[in-house]
Amino acid sequence: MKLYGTVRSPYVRKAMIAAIEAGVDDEVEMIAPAENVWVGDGDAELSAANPLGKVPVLTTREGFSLIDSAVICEYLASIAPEKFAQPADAAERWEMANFQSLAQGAMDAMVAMAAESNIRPEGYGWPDWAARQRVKISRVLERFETLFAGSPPENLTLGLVTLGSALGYLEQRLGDKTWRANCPVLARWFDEFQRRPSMTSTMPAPLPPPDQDPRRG
Ligand SMILES: N[C@@H](CCC(=O)N[C@@H](CS)C(=O)NCC(=O)O)C(=O)O
Repeated sequence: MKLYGTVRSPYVRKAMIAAIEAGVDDEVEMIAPAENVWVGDGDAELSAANPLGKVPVLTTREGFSLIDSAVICEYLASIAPEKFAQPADAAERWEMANFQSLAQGAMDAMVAMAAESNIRPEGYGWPDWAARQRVKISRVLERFETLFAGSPPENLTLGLVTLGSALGYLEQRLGDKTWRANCPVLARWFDEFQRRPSMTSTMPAPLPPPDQDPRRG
């Protein structure tokens, strides 16, 4: 299988974490885009595989291409369903799906914040927009704090994989650990989750200085 992107993207990292948790990472070759992924059409191979020009893209075992990290994770989990919680109850399954959407939405807001400070040309930034994204992130994390208050879920789900990758991006890429003060239960869960080999082995390298870094994102 081929996975386009690098673990600097929280979406790609999430897909790679899912591959490791599914036990199929040795089948996955990561392919870094040749150009700046924020201008996705700069990479011909990537834009042929995904007209949206976004990573991740997965070429599956069967040889077809999948786009969007949620779909890619579903595919990877379908190879090893026993590794991920599958509630029999329909209501619980929808709750689980909603959990994943919330974590993914927080990730989207984080990437939008990073774009504000790193992608937009000088003078084109909109600090209020970034602040609005930060409010969304806080609200989602507080929702998870409430959901975890009894006890964090014990069994692995794609929602937790998404949340782990999102929190990693918030702390490493945006350098923001302030959320921990309001969300101590979530912070403890994350500290524990970060110790999983799927997290330690996908930790992105520290960012190079901005002037030496064509691939912000
Ligand atoms: N919903 C997509 C989002 C993927 C995404 O936005 N990836 C970013 C990298 S962090 C990207 O490739 N951006 C390039 C662009 O928007 O042109 C997913 O979950 O995979």
